[in-house]
Amino acid sequence: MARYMIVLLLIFLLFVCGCELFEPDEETYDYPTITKIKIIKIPDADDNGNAWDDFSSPDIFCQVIDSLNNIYYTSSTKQDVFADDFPLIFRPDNLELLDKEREFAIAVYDEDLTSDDFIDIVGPFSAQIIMDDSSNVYTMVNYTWTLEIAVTLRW
Ligand SMILES: [Ca+2]
Repeated sequence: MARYMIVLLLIFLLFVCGCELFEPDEETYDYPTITKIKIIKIPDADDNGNAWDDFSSPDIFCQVIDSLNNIYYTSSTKQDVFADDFPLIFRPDNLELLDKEREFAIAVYDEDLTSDDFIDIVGPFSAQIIMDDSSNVYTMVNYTWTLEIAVTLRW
């Protein structure tokens, strides 16, 4: 039985390590696809100078939206984020941008128990803007340079 468990454990470890080695950014896609969102920095405090959370560090998630506020992606939440935790990396699963001209933006929030705090937004960007660029990474900042996000697109 112990040997059986060890074999199962080895298979599990191989699977986990294999997933780590697998680099999804190297795939090609039928449509421009956001494969990675990297939040490089957020403002230290809200517009009133208050911390995002009273009793802990902010719990951060992001959304990809368009100009009509349609939501295309909501990330998981990174709990209790400290300065050392940046950059935060989110890997959307198959976030294809079927309309290359449509303008998107990325909004960042601090998740709260009652209503989430809106932190800030960057954009607009379109898949075409990134595809016209020489690289597949597009870095955006808000107007006060306190929010910085890099979007990786594959196609
Ligand atoms: Ca808060």
